[in-house]
Amino acid sequence: MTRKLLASAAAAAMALTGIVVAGDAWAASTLGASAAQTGRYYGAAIAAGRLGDSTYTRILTSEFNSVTPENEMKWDATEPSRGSFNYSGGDRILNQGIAMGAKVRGHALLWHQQQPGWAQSLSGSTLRSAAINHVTQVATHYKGKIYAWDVVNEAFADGNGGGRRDSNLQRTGNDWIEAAFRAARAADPAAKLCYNDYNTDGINAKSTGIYNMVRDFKSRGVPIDCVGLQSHLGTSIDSTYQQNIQRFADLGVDVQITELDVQQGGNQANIYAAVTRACLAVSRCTGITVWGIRDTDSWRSDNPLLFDGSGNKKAAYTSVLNALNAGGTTPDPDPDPEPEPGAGCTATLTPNTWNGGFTANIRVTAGGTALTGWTVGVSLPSGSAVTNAWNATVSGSTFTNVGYNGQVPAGGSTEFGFQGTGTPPTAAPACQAR
Ligand code: G2I
Repeated sequence: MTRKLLASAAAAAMALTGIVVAGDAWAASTLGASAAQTGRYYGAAIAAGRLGDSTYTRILTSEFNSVTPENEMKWDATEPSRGSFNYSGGDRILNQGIAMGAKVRGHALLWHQQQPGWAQSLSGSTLRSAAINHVTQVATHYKGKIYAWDVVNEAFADGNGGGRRDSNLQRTGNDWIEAAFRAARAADPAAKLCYNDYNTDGINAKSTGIYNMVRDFKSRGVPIDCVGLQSHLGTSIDSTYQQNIQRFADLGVDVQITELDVQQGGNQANIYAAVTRACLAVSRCTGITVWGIRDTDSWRSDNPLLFDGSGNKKAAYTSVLNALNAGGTTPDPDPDPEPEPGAGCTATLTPNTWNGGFTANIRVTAGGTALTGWTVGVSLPSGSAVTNAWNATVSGSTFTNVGYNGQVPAGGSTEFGFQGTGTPPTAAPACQAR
């Protein structure tokens, strides 16, 4: 039974006995605990330099169950000179997160801003290899400790019909983003790998450009697990906000609200509540991060956060807490289970028998990972034999893909067939990814 049902059953019972209860007796009283009721996190971007401020740290440790370094894991901070890495600030954030039992989001491996001077002056293949080395080194340093990495940040342009932003990284070739994601996966297979951007909070040309990239990555087996919607908002929220989250989720990636802040003086409390409800409505929206704790900690000057400069809870705080306590869909903790080793595909056989012989059609279906090749073994009844095959090469009773049908997207399928003498196999064929 859900918490809400329990609560209303209890409220009904108390009403019968004349006891009046205000609100939901089971409501959690902090942002992190109320988000956790639906399996989500509620996080904050934090700065290592503020951890000595007791008001800041009190709010951080009591309210949040995820942290993101506001600047400490960026390229300029972690690799100030080429090949020489400095993890002091990043490690302080990581250790703070670990001490709190919080998730740690890594931000950000590659971005056109906050590059060290030495990288800004590189181009072409030299920059490409320096960038990929950066991804590999930093993701390796934090291997196993990061819940989700913003692998690439803000690579799409504003007002360019959904195209890429020009940058030194983009000029190394359009495939720089997938190269970064592959390097990050190789370095830290446990971290969720996100693409993160702003002005992508509703359905628009920019978010559609990203949507198309994610769809392409999924179809070609480029590793990507999540999309970050920064959500730096003004005085309104796009009417397609939830729909936009849902369309990314429908591609098979998680969505995270990664840098939320909302201008004060407009409709701040309502907009915060609307963002919360939209995330809760989509099961693959796994958490929300606000970009700072108190208004005075923000990069913005329009008081966009949940706590005022003295650390008091604002109306926006209460509206978020209430929205979280109202409940929502529950994320599947393992929406993309890795296939068992060697079991990256399955195969089914449909026989067509005639007197003295048969043909068999075999459908090969990829598991959660795209195939780059496959083999299918069948076990033939004694006295039967394969005479020829199509859309596959055959050796004995083992079939291998040909050039044009080895690539099968995750969840996709392809077919081949063969002809034989005797009677067709009765056991299910065995499929192996190559
Ligand atoms: O610009 C807001 C955010 C947009 N999305 C990506 C985020 O990474 C970005 O965060 C901001 C930080 O909140 C700022 O704190 O990124 C800025 C850098 O582009 C950060 O500002 C920098 C200042 O530019 C530096 O001068 C300063 O040394 O913060 C540094 C550390 O305080």
